[in-house]
Amino acid sequence: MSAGVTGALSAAVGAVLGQAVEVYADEPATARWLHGHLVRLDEPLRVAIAGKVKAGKSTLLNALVGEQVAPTDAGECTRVVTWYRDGPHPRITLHPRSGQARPLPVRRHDGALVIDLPPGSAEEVERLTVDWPSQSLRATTLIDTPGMSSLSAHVARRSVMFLQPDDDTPTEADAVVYLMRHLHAADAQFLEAFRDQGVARAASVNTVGVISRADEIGGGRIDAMFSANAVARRYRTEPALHGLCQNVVAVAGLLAQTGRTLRQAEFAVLAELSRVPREDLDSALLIADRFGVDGGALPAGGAAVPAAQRHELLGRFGVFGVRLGTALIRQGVGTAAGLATELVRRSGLHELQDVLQTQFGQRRDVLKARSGLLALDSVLRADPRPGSEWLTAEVERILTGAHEFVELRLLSALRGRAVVLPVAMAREAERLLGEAGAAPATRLGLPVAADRAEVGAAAADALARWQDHAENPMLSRTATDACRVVIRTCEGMLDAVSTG
Ligand SMILES: Nc1nc2c(ncn2[C@@H]2O[C@H](COP(=O)(O)OP(=O)(O)OP(=O)(O)O)[C@@H](O)[C@H]2O)c(=O)[nH]1
Ligand SMILES: [Mg+2]
Repeated sequence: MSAGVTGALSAAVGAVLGQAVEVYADEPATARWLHGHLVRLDEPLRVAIAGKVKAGKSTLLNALVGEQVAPTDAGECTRVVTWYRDGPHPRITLHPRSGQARPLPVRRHDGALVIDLPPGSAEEVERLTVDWPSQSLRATTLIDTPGMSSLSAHVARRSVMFLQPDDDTPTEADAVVYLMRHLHAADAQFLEAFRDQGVARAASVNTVGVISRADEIGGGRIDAMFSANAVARRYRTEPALHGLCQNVVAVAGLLAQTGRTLRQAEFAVLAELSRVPREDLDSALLIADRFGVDGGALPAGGAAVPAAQRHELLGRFGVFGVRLGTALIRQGVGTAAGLATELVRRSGLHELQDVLQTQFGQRRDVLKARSGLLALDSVLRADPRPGSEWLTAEVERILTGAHEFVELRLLSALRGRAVVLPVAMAREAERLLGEAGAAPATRLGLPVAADRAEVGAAAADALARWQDHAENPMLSRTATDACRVVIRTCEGMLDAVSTG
């Protein structure tokens, strides 16, 4: 919706939170917590990166930041929830479960930030915050989470009834990127795993799914990303996933991370390796463990690259990355910068960034307002008191009345098929409700550059069409209600064009 309407939502949520701080003033801990949520409305969006152990979460976070700030490792690595936010100087702060927060030393090794967690302290640490000067973190704070260790196969399916108070608990994150590897798992298992509830409980509207370590699909063959994208496309149209996440993209996080942090020396080593006959290099890489050892399966020509360097290279690029990198150099990519661009382009990172921008960035205020209301709602339920009833009523009024929430709920219900419309109508409704982006032109299926007159004309057309649908006696009551929501959306766009 227009900035004005969304601004009004933020203001309403800010006002009710502010009043709540006063109502709970005699309970300092609760008042502080609520005040924290009030302040949070103006802070960057918090996006958690969640998924099973070793799904590639920290690597993907580094790729998004463009620097190696999150430690990654083949063994279980991220032990505590770690926040990465933009700040003037690098700074690491440990927040214990009880007691004072304290700074940790900022140390770098080989280009990567090292976080020295005191031995044995993981249990006592509530979280770490890493302040890091970074353009990529300016609008979004990224939260790295420890891997969820096991799949709970019998977790009940999440209801699509977005924002039903019984169904949502407040989380620290406003939105979630959920990583899943797609190895030999049957599709059914993959879907089941997506329903898993973990650190950041998923609700379709604030969740984006990532098929991670996409380069490993098909054993790291050179067409791996092609296969991975096909898998992602299949899941995008999978009705069972619609109620669980907004979109699914395939990303080779390692390739993206290395592309964004590529060093000249690495380019030189790859260039050296690209002189090894392709079949020889390929067969050497087939046994990745031997590629990096002395006397390993690398024939003459690659001998100029010592085993230790080959080993390091494999850690930075993976089998697929070494194959792709050398192939690109053979095809004429002649500089480190050129190679870096090409690796990132092929990693799927840009597609993920686009999806994060449309699904989260453009909905920032609505997602923030949602987090604030969920938090307040949990306090009002746990600790009702004289004077809090009207706060409850106000929360209810905003949740049910604000058109942004009505839209998101309907979008969620359409995607989860809790509300069913004829296929073509459902598709248009989802688009108009902002599925592919909240900008009016996007909602109306126009080019982004469409001018005001075009937007106005298309909105008027859509309005007339949906008014007709709403009169259609063949539609069920729920379908007619859905039409009314879409009508309101079209009216909002028309208003914005005439007043904005
Ligand atoms: N081939 C390949 N390897 C990857 C990719 N992403 C991560 N890895 C490797 O997988 C291992 C785990 O990566 P992390 O980023 O530490 O995974 P994580 O999910 O943060 O792991 P935990 O924090 O321990 O749960 C490391 O050895 C990475 O190099 C990828 O896209 N492709
Ligand atoms: Mg990790």
